[in-house]
Amino acid sequence: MCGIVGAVAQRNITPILLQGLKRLEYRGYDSCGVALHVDGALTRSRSTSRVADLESQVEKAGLSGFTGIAHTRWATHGAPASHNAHPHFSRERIALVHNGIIENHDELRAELSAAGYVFESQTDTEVIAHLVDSMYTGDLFETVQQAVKRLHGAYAIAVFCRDEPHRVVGARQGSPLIVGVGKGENFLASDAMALAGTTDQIIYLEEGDVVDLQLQRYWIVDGSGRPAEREVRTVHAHTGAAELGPYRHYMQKEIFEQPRAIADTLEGVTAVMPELFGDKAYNIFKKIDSVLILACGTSFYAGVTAKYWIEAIAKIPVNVEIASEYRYRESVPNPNALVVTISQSGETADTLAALKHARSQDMLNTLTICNVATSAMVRECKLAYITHAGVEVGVASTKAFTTQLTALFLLALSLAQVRGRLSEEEEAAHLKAMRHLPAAVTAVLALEPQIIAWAEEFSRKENALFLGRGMHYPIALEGALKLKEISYIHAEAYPAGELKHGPLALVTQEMPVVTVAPNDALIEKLKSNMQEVRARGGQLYVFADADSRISSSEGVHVIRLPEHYGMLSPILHVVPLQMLAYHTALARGTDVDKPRNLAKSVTVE
Ligand code: HGA
Repeated sequence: MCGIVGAVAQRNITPILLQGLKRLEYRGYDSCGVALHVDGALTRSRSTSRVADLESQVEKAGLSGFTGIAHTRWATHGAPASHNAHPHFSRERIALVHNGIIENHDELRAELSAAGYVFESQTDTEVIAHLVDSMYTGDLFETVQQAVKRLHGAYAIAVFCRDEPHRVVGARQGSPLIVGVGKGENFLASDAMALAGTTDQIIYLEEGDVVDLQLQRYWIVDGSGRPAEREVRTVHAHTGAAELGPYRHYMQKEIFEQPRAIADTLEGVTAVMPELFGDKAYNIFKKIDSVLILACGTSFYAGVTAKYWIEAIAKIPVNVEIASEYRYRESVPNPNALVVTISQSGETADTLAALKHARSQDMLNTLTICNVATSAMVRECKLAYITHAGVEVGVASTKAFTTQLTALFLLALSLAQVRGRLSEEEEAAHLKAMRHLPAAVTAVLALEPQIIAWAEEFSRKENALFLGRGMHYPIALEGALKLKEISYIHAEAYPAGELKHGPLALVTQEMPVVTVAPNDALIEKLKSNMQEVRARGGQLYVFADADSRISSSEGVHVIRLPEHYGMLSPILHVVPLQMLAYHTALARGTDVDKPRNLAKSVTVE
């Protein structure tokens, strides 16, 4: 989603701003822009195309400057159009970029319009620019501190003023913003990766912070205006995205990186122990009586899979909640629960807010499963397991999901161990199976040619059903989500036993029904559900295990996974579903890595 970069320096910062935006492109955006202080005036360039297009506009116009801000926008208020792209100006004096949503924008807009401000965009962001201008005292830092008090909602902002050429002010509440400390120059950005190669001295601003950046100094105050000391950390942010190599899309590359990503996530794990999750894990795991998992999207499905594992292995009751629902509903808080948040980026706005909501209700035993060690989520939880998926560029999550599952399985084992429910033999067997996962996933990836043949048929459909049972039900959900995200085919997933309670009405010859059919205790039940589909003419596409007795027949297409993998089977079974979605999207010619309307890091509510 939106990305912010800002700089105050004694050299031309245009390349730093544009490079920063390129590094933030992976978050997803629909327009972009840059504003610079040039010869005592504000100058800007905006584009509804890629950052590369903005770059050529900037080059053509010969734009350069020492102070400026830049932005990638994922529209929430107002269409993705040039006049809505940031930076927004007020009276040619204030330039501002924003990530987040201002909830009282209507009220402020009315007030500012009455005061004579003319709005050029439909965004909530322009309201902040005019608000800052209307309150401007001659000191931008002071003004922003006062102005943000009028905002309700979430924001990270970067702002500069025509009349104070060597100053950029930033503020955050509910959206990420970091400071990059340089020598005689200072920076702002949405994450450290945007500044890789420029500075590795990073400050993570806290909620409510306002920061004043000048050439030789920076100064931070907290939400109540008191000077705030914030740690400067050395962050070796990798520039991430890397080369596509032999792959056509990042999603395909990331699917094929899964054996490596899982191996990296397990690196150093020689035994099951709570300390894998942090020093305090043993004491926390010992005292909790339940688990509450909070997540969104694909991470939510990882959480649902974990519920099956934790309840079966550790015998601890687990609730899994969609973060955006949990944060607003009246739930019954349990201070003895372990609150587990799952987020690839660690910046997912809804999940962060759900975590805060849980903490505000005295639920202080917090753990996160996250792919970014420096993220807000990791900083705000007592315990953490960092997955080592590496940077995930494709909007449709793949390797982040399987590495989350890997970490969650370890969590199930660790909880079981602390409660005396894991014998040494069981521990050894599980660890052996986990170590074999990279090889097992590699074998599944070899199924790609067979899946391409199915994808051709799927590409001509507009609907699909996915079925699974038990711990493969969330895998069916994830398979359906992948297909709809990138191929735009309407797909729904059901626990197979639910078919007869409604969705069977949808089944005709036109309906492909993908069935996740591992050789587990539910296989015979699942076969009956498949018969129900066949009896109505539905076409079954079954992912079975090697030793399964399910075989191809009229209307029943079968691809066999190389081996049955017991409790870890969900990690294998999701891989062909990812490939099916990818190749179906490819056949339909969609923008696989940047599907319409979606963004990677969902940093707004
Ligand atoms: N609400 C602003 C910014 C949106 C945003 O943060 N997206 O990630 C807008 O619509 O321009």
